[in-house]
Amino acid sequence: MAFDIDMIKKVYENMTTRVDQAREIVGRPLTLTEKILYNHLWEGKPSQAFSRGKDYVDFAPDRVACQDATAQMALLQFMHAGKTKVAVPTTVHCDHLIQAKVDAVTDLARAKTQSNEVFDFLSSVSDKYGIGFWKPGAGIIHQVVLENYAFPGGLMIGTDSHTVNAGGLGMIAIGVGGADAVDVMSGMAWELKFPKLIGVKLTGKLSGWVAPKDVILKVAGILTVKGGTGAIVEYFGEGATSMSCTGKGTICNMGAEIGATTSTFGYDASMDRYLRSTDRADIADEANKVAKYLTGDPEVYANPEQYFDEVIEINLSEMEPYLNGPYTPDLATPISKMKEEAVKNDWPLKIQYGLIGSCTNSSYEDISRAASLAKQVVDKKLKLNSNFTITPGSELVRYTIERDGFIDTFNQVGATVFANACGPCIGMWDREGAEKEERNTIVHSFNRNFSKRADGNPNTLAFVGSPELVTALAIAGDLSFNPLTDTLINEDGEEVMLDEPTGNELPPRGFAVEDAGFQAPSEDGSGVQVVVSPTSERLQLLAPFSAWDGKNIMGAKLLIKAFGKCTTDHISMAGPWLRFRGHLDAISNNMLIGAINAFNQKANFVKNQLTGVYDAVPAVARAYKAASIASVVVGDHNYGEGSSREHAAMEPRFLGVKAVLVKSFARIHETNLKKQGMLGLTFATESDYDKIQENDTINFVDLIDFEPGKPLTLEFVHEDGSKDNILANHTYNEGQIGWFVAGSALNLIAAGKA
Ligand code: MIC
Ligand code: SF4
Repeated sequence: MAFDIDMIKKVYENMTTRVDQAREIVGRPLTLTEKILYNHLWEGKPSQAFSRGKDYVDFAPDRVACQDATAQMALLQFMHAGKTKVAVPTTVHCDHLIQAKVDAVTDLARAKTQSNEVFDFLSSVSDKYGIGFWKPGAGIIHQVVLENYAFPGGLMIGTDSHTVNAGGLGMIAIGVGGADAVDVMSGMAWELKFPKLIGVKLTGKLSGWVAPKDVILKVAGILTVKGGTGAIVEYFGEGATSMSCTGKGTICNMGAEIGATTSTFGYDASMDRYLRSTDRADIADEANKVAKYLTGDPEVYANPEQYFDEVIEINLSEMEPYLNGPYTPDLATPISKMKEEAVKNDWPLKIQYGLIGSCTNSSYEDISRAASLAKQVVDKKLKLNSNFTITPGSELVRYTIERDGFIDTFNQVGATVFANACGPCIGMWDREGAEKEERNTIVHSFNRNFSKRADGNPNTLAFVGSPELVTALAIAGDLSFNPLTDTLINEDGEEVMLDEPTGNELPPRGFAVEDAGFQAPSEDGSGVQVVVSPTSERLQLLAPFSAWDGKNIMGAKLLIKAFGKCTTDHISMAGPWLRFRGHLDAISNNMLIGAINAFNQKANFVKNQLTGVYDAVPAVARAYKAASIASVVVGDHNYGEGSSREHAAMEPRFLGVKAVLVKSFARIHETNLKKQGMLGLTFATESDYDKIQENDTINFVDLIDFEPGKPLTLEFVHEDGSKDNILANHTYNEGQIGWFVAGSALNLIAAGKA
């Protein structure tokens, strides 16, 4: 039986009339994305057609999910909102704070001791405010959501960029910063610019070595890390319906890596099967009644060019496996070309680690297919030539794969099974020897491969592939190995080939679990005490940011001109810093320490203009703050790519940065900046980036006239006294300017004015 089935029934009840109405208003057949969005308007019934990529629209999401690393800040903010209960079903998942080192049992026990203060805090806040709590060990947020909460046609938001994973079950699921989640949890509307639509038509059928992961790796190669910005990607066609529901989840998951707002698939038999096997036949029955509303209109899929802003067609039958990387998830190389590319680029061929699992790829299908390869190691007298690890996505999957013998198979070949948690995917991997910073290669089935992401070593080259390919490569231990064509030498000196992977979409004997790790909240949480110790190193109650003084900002200093890729991992690193996610002052000491200073190509080494001395970015920011001088950050394209972590916006806000001026932003980060009362601006003329000098002082000469649609003028005064007036665009609407004026969006909620 599903959670919140009444809410789901309500969504379907409204859907038929609202979608019919929307079709009439828009005046043409609708995509699935439009159906879901028009059925979730804050105003209820649709009354106008929205312009894609232009109109800001208020939506009413059905649910919210938060993970431990972002939930701390989200809930600390929610506690200021003055509510007694969350307004929509909400869950918290403990997954990011569990470090992978030894094995599941040891690591989980250690995490519970190390982070008990945070887990207790999250558990008690959840209990108090009516939030479902998934304990450490229960699994990774997106896998748990897919198994329990996602439903076709729903709209949800989550404080994690890979919330989009739920698109695999036909949802519109969107990653947001904590402040957005607080709006919805407080019963307010959630605002999003009506997205553009990218249609991906999948023809043919997957077979052999090719997996759903390869589809998104290929799409990432086509669209690049910013190609999906502002757009929702809708997949359709025979290739889509012939794929498993969890495979669709993988594709949607990595939609975050192309910057897409989210991705989704129309309801089909694979989703019906998945719902039933995860004990939600009630949802499947309801969904089947409104099935045609849960997918795009037939006219749309017959002539996609007329309905989508961009259409990509991929024939699955002609695909080959991909490996993407290093350092960026869009550097896509088909496996047949890997050898050539690796040699050309001098990538170390020896693979040190193969890591499978994570929120992206730990379905029963993934694990069973990977296990079919591991089994061949024994059967064909081979051995693993790399270290090999598995991080299951949930206790449901872990328990089931253990029952079905796969964990034994992995153990037999010497693999390590880590806890059901993020672990190595987010730098929570205590990898032996990483501190030596040796240049080395790893392959994994996760989604991101930015510098330092897995093990903190900037010289680890990480390549992303399907679990099947990662397993084959771990067996070979060689990046240039192509399992489709190459042989391996076994113990008897014979040449053998790996057979194609095989597996089951769903467990033939059904899923099973003893304790899934869920804790329901109290009916009446008013008596629950939430305690935050004033001396805590991990948690700190928030003080409101101060309101704008109504004056032009004058005499601000350039803090850093960041060069090249500047992801949220560069702005607010995860790994060892995850422990400070609930303590704004402490975590601010990681602000921009990974960003490369354009003037000296070094990380965390910027000039303090007051002393002329070079120092760490947070130290220089604190020096300006102490002298009551505002500061400005300048950046390149797709600034803030990656995570939803609002720390990347709150830290600069806390340390006195007033504006971030870049060539372009990643969507979630831009919103996070706005929510925290910062100025997120883009160069009207990109090449003006080159005019910015190390000793610049910045005057915002027309900030007092800040209004929607009107660029701001920033006067950059150089050291020699010369000046450049730089025009900065912005996307603030009236309400968002209100957040800037109030000091943050939360200040408005707290004042009851939102
Ligand atoms: C990630 O994959 O980068 C994370 C860690 O899950 C983040 C969330 C976070 O930083 O806490 C995300 O994707 O939003
Ligand atoms: Fe966790 Fe990695 Fe998934 Fe982010 S991408 S939720 S860190 S497993």
